[in-house]
Amino acid sequence: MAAAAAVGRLEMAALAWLALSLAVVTAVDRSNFKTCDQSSFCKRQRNVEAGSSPYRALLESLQLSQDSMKIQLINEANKVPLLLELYGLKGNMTRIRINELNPLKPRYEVPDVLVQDPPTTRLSVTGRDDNSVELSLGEGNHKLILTAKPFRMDLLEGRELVLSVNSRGLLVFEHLRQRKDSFSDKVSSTVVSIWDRIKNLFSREPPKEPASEGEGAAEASDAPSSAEQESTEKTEQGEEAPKGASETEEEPGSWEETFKTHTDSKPNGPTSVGLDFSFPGVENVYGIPEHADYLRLRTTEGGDPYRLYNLDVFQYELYNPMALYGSVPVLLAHNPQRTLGIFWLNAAETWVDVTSNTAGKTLFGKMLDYMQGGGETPQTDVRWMSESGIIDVFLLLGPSPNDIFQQYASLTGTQALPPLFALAYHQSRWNYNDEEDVSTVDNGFDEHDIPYDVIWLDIEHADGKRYFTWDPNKFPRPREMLQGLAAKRRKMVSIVDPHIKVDSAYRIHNEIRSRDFYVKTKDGSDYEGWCWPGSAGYPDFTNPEMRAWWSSMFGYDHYEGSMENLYTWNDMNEPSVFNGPEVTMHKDAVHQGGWEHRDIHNLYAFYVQMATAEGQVKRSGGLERPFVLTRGFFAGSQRYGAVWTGDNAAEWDHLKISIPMCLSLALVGISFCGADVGGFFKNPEPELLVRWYQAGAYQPFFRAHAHMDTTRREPWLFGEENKALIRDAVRQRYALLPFWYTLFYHSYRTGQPVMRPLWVEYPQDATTYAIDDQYLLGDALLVHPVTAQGARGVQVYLPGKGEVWYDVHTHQKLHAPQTHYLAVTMSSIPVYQRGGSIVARKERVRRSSDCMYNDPYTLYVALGPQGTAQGELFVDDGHTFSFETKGQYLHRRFSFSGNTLTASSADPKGSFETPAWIERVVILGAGKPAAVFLKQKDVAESRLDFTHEAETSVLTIRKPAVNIGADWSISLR
Ligand code: MIG
Repeated sequence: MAAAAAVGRLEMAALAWLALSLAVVTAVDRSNFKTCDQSSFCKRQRNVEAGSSPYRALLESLQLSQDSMKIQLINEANKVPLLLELYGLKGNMTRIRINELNPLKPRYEVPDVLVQDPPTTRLSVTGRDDNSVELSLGEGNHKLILTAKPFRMDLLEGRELVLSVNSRGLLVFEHLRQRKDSFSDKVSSTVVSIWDRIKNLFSREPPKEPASEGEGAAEASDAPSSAEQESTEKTEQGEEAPKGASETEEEPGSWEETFKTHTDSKPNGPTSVGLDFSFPGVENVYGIPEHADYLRLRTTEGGDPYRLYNLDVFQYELYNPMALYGSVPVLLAHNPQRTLGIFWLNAAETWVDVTSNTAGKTLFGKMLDYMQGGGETPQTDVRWMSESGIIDVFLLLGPSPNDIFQQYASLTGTQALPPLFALAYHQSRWNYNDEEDVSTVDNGFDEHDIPYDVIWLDIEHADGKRYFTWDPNKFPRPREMLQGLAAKRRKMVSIVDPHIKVDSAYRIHNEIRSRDFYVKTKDGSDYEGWCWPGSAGYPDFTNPEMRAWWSSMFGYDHYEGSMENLYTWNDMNEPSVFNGPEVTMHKDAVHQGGWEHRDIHNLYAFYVQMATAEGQVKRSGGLERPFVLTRGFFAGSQRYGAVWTGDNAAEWDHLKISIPMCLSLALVGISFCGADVGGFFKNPEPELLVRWYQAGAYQPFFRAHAHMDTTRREPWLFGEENKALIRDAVRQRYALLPFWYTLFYHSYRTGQPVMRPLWVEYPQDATTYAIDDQYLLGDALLVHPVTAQGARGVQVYLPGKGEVWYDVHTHQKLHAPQTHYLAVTMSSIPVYQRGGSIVARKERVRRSSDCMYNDPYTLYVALGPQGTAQGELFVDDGHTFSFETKGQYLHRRFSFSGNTLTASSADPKGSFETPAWIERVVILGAGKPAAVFLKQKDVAESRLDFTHEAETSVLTIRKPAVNIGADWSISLR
């Protein structure tokens, strides 16, 4: 009884939540989350139907400067003027910003996501008539035609129309306004109208907010006043139309919105923005993660739009457009000729409608018919709708998929290069209970001869869910535990969530409170929500001072018991608030600078991970690369670490969908992605667990994880046979670590994804466009994991006209393109190496990646149809920034042609000493040579041993024994 009483109120609540979570419910409770219809702005916007835009561009207001074009837009219905700014950006991009010319107060503009002010190109006006202006965008032969009435913009490459903006007339901009229907609002609206009169009397300059920080607001005042004047004069209503006369004003939900038991106070009223884009000739669109859906986006007609609103969705359902934990507002459009991208830089709740093939029916279709001489042309239209902020959109003009990746990376940065261990295998569950449990599991891997690098501690490790602390009974000696792991050259990750227990005996809480770093309620008190620790505050991660403080908490002196081999997991950072609307923070909560949570919502997780990663860097004096896993994310999160797909389930469909989910992320910059191996909820049958390990071994972030109430599932608990299968999958991963690491380096340098949909490498092959049960790693390996129960075979599509592929296990050579039926057994992991590629492996698999650090390499040279092949290898210390700051790395190139394999430097800026050497070269698709010779500079040519298998045409050259950093050549004679 005493024990029961000791279970506090808070724990009881947590238990209740847990009990709920374990109830018969097998899928998401959809009623917890809004449909478009229940999100008033989405409903309002969707009620605006395609047709003639009420907006007109005021051509006489056009201003052209060195690098931008500014023009006013006026909504003919309410006369509220907008300012449109257009920039041609270097690297074949165009940026369009639309804000109110004269907002009552600044509107939110997303900071910190762009890595720089994107460099601009010179714009020029190349044509003009009564109703349009033609601009040249400076690069890539692109022109933009702006039509004044109805307002639209058409982007052409040469004479070909590639993209239109507002062609369906769905530009919506709910201007800030005073509320009309309350006494105080009446007073303030009178003030506004008096102010308007004064303004008209004088210069018609828009009033400036004294505290205005927004760039847009500041620039708005530069806009010509004549256009605004014209707009008011031309109104039929005689008097200038009072702001707020728009039709949306009285609609329910505009000034207050209730969902379930929560009321959103909406002090600013309706503030949403929206715009449509049309892609003529495009049938394939991708991106806008995170959704549990196919890789290729589907049309949203008749259903809900894809939603982007970071949410902790309990037991999410598959194949629907509901929002999940993270959001990247980037969409790719692809056809055989080109790839285009749209980056909609807005962090508020966003919905995206995708409609397709209306050619010949819409105005746009007619125009297209006219321009291209008739005939049905496929077309995809997308429509973006966000609850607040401004319209700030980047049009990425490609034209190749790689151009898109580069363009997007130039805006938001590339994937951080992970420390090598982070690419190895991670063992997690909720929870490893205590130090003894940790050491038993750790030893288990050695006993069963399965490599692993990292063991994870979930929320139970902390003292009462007080992050940065350890449960004194279960983890009394964290440093000893960490040292034990370090001795085996392994690491640990502990969870640090952003909900902070409100507890005056908790130092972290006290410091945040005393520094006034918590998010506030609309009334100015500290916002409190219910989460794992009970009542919790949420640090305001949008505040740079708060982030700096948070970072300092990872210092070894602050995070007691931590060590160099302890890394971090940020969960629940959507943020998750158990008792909040849609299990997240109230939209009218207030952040630094007075911004509403509504404005910044999708950025919260981005900032949490940023501050955490910076903390790890800081604790090492700036030397060590961080590793932070996050559940929530936004555009740019690739700069701070890894993401995973949250609480999936031990079901075959969840295994299957891990591929498109990670591919969608990869397309929008986030390469370091994985799903809980085994499935989080429920207990996987052994077959599913094995198949999941096999698939996970070939996905970027490879971690097994499980819910607290699942039965234990360390790899050795399912019998010898399954253990051996899991061991084999994990060992395949470890052997390929040099390849993974090189791919990540490449991604870090270029922005190219690590895991790629087939169409990225075969953009003209329409067969690839919807494939999401197989994918490429770099351009060298094609992976088609078995994701079906009881599978006896898989149909593998091998792309590339005239190309060849080699089964990496049997070395069988296959000609492409073809759909190849591969019979599978439980040990099959279908993987193919592209003829023409060279892949480095380390085949002496050991306890952890660190133990293999100096091990020798085997090069797999897969000859292409021309008898040639190329490949690269990146090597550095595996954990510091020295590769960046001191040029301490090797970037090697291997190239095979004319029966000679040559090793040279791919980048003379790097140099690095390593004892690692090459122990074997395996050439796939080779004939039998009479002799094989090794040549190194200043060393006499020497003969090498080899074996040749005639049946498979595999030539194995033994012990070249050259250092991996050396230049050499091996010739077959
Ligand atoms: O509300 O920390 O997605 O991986 O084990 C659940 C406990 C909170 C959700 C994460 C999951 C983690 C769990 N967390």
